[in-house]
Amino acid sequence: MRFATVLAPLLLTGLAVAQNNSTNSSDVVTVMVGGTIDTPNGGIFQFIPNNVKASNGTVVRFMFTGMPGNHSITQSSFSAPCTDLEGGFDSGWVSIPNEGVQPAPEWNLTVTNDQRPLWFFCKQLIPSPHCIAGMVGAINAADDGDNSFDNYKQAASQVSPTEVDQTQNGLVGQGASASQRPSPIPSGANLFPDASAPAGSGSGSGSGTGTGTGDAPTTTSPSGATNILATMNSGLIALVAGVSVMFLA
Ligand SMILES: *[C@@H]1O[C@H](CO)[C@@H](O)[C@H](O)[C@H]1NC(C)=O
Ligand SMILES: *[C@@H]1O[C@H](CO)[C@@H](O)[C@H](O)[C@H]1NC(C)=O
Ligand SMILES: *[C@@H]1O[C@H](CO)[C@@H](O)[C@H](O)[C@H]1NC(C)=O
Ligand SMILES: *[C@@H]1O[C@H](CO)[C@@H](O)[C@H](O)[C@H]1NC(C)=O
Ligand SMILES: *[C@@H]1O[C@H](CO)[C@@H](O)[C@H](O)[C@H]1NC(C)=O
Ligand SMILES: *[C@@H]1O[C@H](CO)[C@@H](O)[C@H](O)[C@H]1NC(C)=O
Ligand SMILES: [Cu+2]
Repeated sequence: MRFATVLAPLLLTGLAVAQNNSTNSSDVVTVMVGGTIDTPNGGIFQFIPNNVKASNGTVVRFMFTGMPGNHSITQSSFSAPCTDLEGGFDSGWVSIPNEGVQPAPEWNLTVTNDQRPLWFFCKQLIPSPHCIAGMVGAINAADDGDNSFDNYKQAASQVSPTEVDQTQNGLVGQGASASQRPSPIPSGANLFPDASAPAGSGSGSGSGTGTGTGDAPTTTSPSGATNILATMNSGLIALVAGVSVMFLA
């Protein structure tokens, strides 16, 4: 069972390095980008963990382990949770096929100002806006008060689908920056815009047109997150079986 052999090492690696709150810049905080259909608390559409702390100089290591997946890490603001923050960081999209890839692509974001909260979302609209579905995260959010992570996530769930932003921002954000685009991109995975696009060109149509009908895509592409709904319909049994094998192994 292919799911079992691919998934088990990824999950075990993620758990082994779990370090969600760091006050020591030698630590690495690992965030998994996307889940699988049967991951608790949001399935495919989530960052795990989604609320972390990281001091100046700490690397937040985003790993694109969700499968299928086609996700981004895009900085926003508390008040506009699904809209790119001007001058904010942006990984761009990385697509992962149903069966995953190894090694997982990753994106290292280094915190440069731990005195402000950093809010981010996934800007993918297919099959429905991930941000609204709960694919949001925070670094150094206050534990309570109005600007808590829970309030941010709640606000994201209220955003109109036409407002989820598609602008492509750069590697250097406000309060955190990356030095390169996600890598490696093994065969089967894809980076959008592709690696030849200049980082931080700031282009992008912003014309999101999600239908929200939930119809399975009719594309001829055999893989990738365009098939998330098809996977939900036809691949659920395979996924559940794969995970069962993993836990029995
Ligand atoms: C930070 O972590 C490094 C590596 O684990 C360790 O050597 C160092 O003592 C730690 N610094 C502090 C202030 O705890
Ligand atoms: C870190 O986050 C993961 C995923 O949310 C969670 O399972 C784990 O318990 C967290 N670790 C700590 C030490 O809180
Ligand atoms: C991300 O940072 C970790 C920890 O420093 C490092 O092991 C890894 O190679 C880095 N990944 C990339 C793609 O730079
Ligand atoms: C982290 O860096 C920012 C920007 O330079 C600075 O304002 C802040 O005081 C630093 N944080 C700590 C705990 O020194
Ligand atoms: C880590 O930080 C999160 C977000 O602030 C908080 O909810 C959680 O309790 C912290 N976990 C630990 C082990 O300190
Ligand atoms: C991933 O998403 C990007 C941006 O929406 C899109 O251009 C691309 O076609 C998608 N790729 C796959 C394999 O779904
Ligand atoms: Cu996403």
